[in-house]
Amino acid sequence: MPRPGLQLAWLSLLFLNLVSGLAIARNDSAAACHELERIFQNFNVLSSEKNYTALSTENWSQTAWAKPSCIMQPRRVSDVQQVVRILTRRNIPFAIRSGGHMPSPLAANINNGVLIDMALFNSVNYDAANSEAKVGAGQRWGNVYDALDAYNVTVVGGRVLDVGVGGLILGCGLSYLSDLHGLACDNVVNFENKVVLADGSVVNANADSNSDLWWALKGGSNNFGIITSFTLSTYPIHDIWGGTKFYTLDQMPALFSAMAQYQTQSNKDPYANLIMQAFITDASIGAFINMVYLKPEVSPAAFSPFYSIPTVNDTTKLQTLTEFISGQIVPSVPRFDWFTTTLKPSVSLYSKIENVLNTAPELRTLTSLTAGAMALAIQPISARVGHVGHRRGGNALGLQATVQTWFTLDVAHYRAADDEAAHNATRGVLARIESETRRDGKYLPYQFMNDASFDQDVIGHYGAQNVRRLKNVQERYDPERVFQILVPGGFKLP
Ligand SMILES: Cc1cc2nc3c(=O)[nH]c(=O)nc-3n(C[C@H](O)[C@H](O)[C@H](O)COP(=O)(O)OP(=O)(O)OC[C@H]3O[C@@H](n4cnc5c(N)ncnc54)[C@H](O)[C@@H]3O)c2cc1C
Ligand SMILES: *[C@@H]1O[C@H](CO)[C@@H](O)[C@H](O)[C@H]1NC(C)=O
Ligand SMILES: *[C@@H]1O[C@H](CO)[C@@H](O)[C@H](O)[C@H]1NC(C)=O
Ligand SMILES: *[C@@H]1O[C@H](CO)[C@@H](O)[C@H](O)[C@H]1NC(C)=O
Ligand SMILES: *[C@@H]1O[C@H](CO)[C@@H](O)[C@H](O)[C@H]1NC(C)=O
Ligand SMILES: *[C@@H]1O[C@H](CO)[C@@H](O)[C@H](O)[C@H]1NC(C)=O
Ligand SMILES: CC(=O)N[C@H]1CO[C@H](CO)[C@@H](O)[C@@H]1O
Repeated sequence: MPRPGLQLAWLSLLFLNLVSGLAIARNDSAAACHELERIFQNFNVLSSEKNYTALSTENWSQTAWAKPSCIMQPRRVSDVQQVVRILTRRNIPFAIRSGGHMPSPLAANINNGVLIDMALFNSVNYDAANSEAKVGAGQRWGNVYDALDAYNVTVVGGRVLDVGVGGLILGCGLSYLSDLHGLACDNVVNFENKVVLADGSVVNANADSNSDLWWALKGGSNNFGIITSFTLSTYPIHDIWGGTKFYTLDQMPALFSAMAQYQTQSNKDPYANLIMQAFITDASIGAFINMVYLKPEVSPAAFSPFYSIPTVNDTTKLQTLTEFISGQIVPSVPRFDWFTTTLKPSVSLYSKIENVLNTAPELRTLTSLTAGAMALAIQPISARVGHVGHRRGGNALGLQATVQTWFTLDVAHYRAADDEAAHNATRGVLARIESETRRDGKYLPYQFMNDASFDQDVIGHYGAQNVRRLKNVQERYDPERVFQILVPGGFKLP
């Protein structure tokens, strides 16, 4: 991806540092960085080397770039313990990053503070006897799948290979396997011996040991500690049928109607999974559905509502799951913002949403931005996802076990100067959709963290009871609220 805005962004960040009142904090964190450099002589503490530039501007969306005082790349759990103790003692703000794919500004990056980059926690170890894999938090899903493919097994993980393991699981993670086996977080057997708490101690979090923390981490993101690795359930996988079907935008009414039928069929087949994306402001891309059946069966009945809609291209075929995921299309626009809402699907609601997307005045604002474009994503979730989560020990999401759509609006654009306009306009379109949804009695309060914009109150939407329970867990494991106060980025407890 080209990074033309880089130098300009750096200059303006330096300028901001000089004029803001944060000079004192920068001075303190510089001192903490010197201490880290002294202690971790043999490890990576980057404040001036050339890799610093690459890492501070990693990664996916330029909206997530920042200028930390230094970047610490721990190699061992004891490094993480030590760095957390130093930062807590000195009261230095810090950020935690695994794969750097969350587009929210400063969710996994920081100005005037220390960035802890987990990239070197990249192990993948398969334990055939227990059908489990231990995966480092800083690993990326593509490498995880490659390693497990050798054994014909897989895990419930990301739908794009380059996304990080840590952030995706801690936001609960939606996978092509989720209708069958639940969310990524529901498949964490153990946050094993590797949750580094604010006082630098390490604990186990699983069904038997610190089970309240195990529950809280399933949706609790960076609010409780730093997770260095996850033990995940594995599942046999062989050939699958899948690919992408491409459509022109004038098929949207037919696609929405087929989608509602697909989602509400009785006993929806859990081996069938899909995501539909539609570039409603860009007819040259149109709409497409990534469709997968987790068995080697061509054109299974579960997708029959779609088969009569004419495609402009169709790449579905028998292949491995990893090959299918490698074919995902990821647009290369430098800046992203996206919003989430949850609804119960129906033909009539989808048609009202389609109408909003054809008429909302905010769309004119978006298309007037440099390279401004909006896409919607329909992510079908079956009732089974809630049931499986419950059966596997529960999570913090407050999800209803009912057929639902995790609906996303993604906006992409080119210039930092357009961030606010893009954000406001997209928020406006979302508000229109939510008001149609409420009017139809189809609104569900859940917000999916991994698709949320920075100012959506994700954890607040888990429900009052779950928020209380999360605060009790915080009281027990982080009474000084270090991860709430010193880790300001990302989705926090309300
Ligand atoms: C192209 C693309 C495709 C995507 N596809 C999917 C998908 O299929 N399914 C899905 O569910 N989501 C998907 N997402 C969303 C993605 O899951 C989130 O952006 C997620 O946060 C990325 O994980 P990461 O490790 O790369 O995140 P980061 O940006 O590194 O971190 C995200 C948040 O988690 C916290 N965090 C990260 N690691 C740790 C840790 N070890 N300990 C404590 N806190 C930590 C960070 O502090 C930060 O607040 C996708 C995103 C992109 C850009
Ligand atoms: C803070 O900055 C001043 C001058 O910029 C420097 O002399 C001092 O050593 C710094 N303090 C620390 C703790 O780094
Ligand atoms: C810098 O990056 C290169 C390539 O990614 C790597 O080989 C090298 O070890 C890194 N150096 C440091 C100090 O991290
Ligand atoms: C994986 O599956 C393929 C095809 O189904 C088979 O040829 C191969 O032997 C299997 N590998 C292992 C390690 O089981
Ligand atoms: C259709 O998909 C095939 C397979 O990926 C690709 O080779 C071809 O170029 C595509 N055709 C069009 C018109 O996009
Ligand atoms: C965005 O919305 C905020 C709050 O509603 C408003 O103060 C601001 O002026 C808006 N900015 C733009 C660029 O539209
Ligand atoms: C889009 C982008 O810049 N992706 C990069 C994120 O970082 C990883 C690891 O450094 C690269 O491999 C990606 O190309």
